[in-house]
Amino acid sequence: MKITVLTLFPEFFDSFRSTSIIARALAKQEIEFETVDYRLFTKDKHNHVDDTPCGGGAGMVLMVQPIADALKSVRTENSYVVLLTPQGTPFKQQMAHTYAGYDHLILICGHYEGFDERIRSLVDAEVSIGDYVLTGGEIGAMAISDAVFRLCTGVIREASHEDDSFENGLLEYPQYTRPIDYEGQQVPEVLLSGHHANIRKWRLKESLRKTYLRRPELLKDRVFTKEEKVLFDE
Ligand code: 6GU
Repeated sequence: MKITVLTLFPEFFDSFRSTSIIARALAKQEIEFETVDYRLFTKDKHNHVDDTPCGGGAGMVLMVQPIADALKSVRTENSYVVLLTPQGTPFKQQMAHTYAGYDHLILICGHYEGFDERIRSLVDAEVSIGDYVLTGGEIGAMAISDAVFRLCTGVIREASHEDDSFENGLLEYPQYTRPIDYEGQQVPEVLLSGHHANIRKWRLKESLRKTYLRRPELLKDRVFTKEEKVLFDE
């Protein structure tokens, strides 16, 4: 799985590619990550990527040509092209799974006040990472790359995914490690019991409780199993 990010700020991604789990997976060649600076594709001598809006008004607008040419230089028939914008479809865990199945994902980061509308006709999808406005798409591209890469084989242990928040439509259950008593706060006894069935039940119940308290909208359309219904009603 390869991700290419088109950006005016490739250095934004330096710590992403050189740190922790992503750095290790890149070194093992489990995944590939590249950035392409679309300023290198400008045709005017001052390397401008933006211009004043047609019809007037404040701010600058990203030009279509540098992005179109940068895209042409990296796109293949196996590429899926996503434009990062606050107007896009909200990014969800299910989309991370879909993207992790692709050979090549291209993420285009906008910047400045906006971009030429014709850029939209070059892409397969527009995606947002939440209802707030960022100065550019870079943080979104990094968030999506991280969420997608961690689902790729060999990046993290397979079983680590299954209990993730959102994977089963619920928030993750509480986790503990030593010490058993930290300044009077105890690890729940069931987790020390070695009784696997009871531990599984406790975790499911705590997941349901946490989801109900913090994100009740996630439960709105949920089809509860019999066991979940019993635990939820308790
Ligand atoms: Cl992907 N880009 C920008 N500029 N702002 C955002 C966003 C993306 N997602 C939420 N806000």
